[in-house]
Amino acid sequence: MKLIGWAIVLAAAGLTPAAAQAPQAPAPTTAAAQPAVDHSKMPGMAMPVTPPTPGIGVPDGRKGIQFQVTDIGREAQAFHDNWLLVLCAVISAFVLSLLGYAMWRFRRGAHPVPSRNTHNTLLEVVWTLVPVLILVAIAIPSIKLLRHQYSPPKADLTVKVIGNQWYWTYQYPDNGDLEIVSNMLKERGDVKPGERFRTDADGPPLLAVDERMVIPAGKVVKFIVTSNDVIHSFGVPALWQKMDANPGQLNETWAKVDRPGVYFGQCSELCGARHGYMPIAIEAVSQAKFAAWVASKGGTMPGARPAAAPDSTGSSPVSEAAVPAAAQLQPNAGPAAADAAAVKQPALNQAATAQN
Ligand SMILES: [Cu+2]
Repeated sequence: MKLIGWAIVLAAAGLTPAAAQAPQAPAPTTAAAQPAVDHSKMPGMAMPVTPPTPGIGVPDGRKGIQFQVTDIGREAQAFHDNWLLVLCAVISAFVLSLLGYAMWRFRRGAHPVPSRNTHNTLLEVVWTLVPVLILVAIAIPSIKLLRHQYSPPKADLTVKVIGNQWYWTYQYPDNGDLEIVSNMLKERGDVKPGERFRTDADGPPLLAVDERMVIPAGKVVKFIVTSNDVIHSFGVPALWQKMDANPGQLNETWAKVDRPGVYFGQCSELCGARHGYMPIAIEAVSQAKFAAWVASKGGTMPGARPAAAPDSTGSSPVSEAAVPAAAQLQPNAGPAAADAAAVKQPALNQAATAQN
């Protein structure tokens, strides 16, 4: 009982181990902190890098849930902040005051002969019913949130997310089976001359990657999550996403990001020695920019080819954007480096598996 009392006191004071955790990563520094780097001159770079917005999509030391960029995320955040936290605080304060009252009221000095009561029917009914009602009050919005989360609308785009020891592969089956390999960017001092290194535009240390997953903002994106080796977990806090990547199993999740931006996450399942070095970076862009990015990587937009034919009439904004973008960006030879990486990485991966 004493132990429970202390646990409640600590919880009320916000001193539980979970609450006392240090911030995950330092606040992102401004772009001025490092000398400007021309990304277009770096190997494998076809497009300029969009820097993350401070405080959005990146951990910045603040407590609480990251700024949410999906409807589901905002619903979950409101449930957590406006309901669960309030309920926890009220229950903690109530139990703490009850404890204080009992310690004062029934102290030996004021109450030398202890009470011999063992039953009180009314009290027993109340302390059984009240917790049941509290659980029901939590379960109703919780199940509603789960229903929203697991009722995906029709997907506009599918991305297959594959965890590998220790990097991510993203496949775009709707875009000509485009595949990109995403590795963490090393710091300037850790790379050989001529190799690409992390800059502030790429994102914070340990989160910035060489190839971001690019998705269109405002569209429903279905993520099919799996793994090539061990269990990983695809976790992106700003998108309210965390889905296990299990070998031999396809898990499905989805997100509709409503604002363009860069959102970082990490593998959230202990997956081996370099588990801490396989970050996730998702860049949500306009539909036109997405089409341009797909073209720059050698992929195709659904319907882009018919639109390019001279006799076609009606075409969607997607295909209109994709065709000129393809014409502009393909000579950059950006995809070549990405393709080389895509070929090389699985071989490295096999070597790593063999060693283990
Ligand atoms: Cu992992």
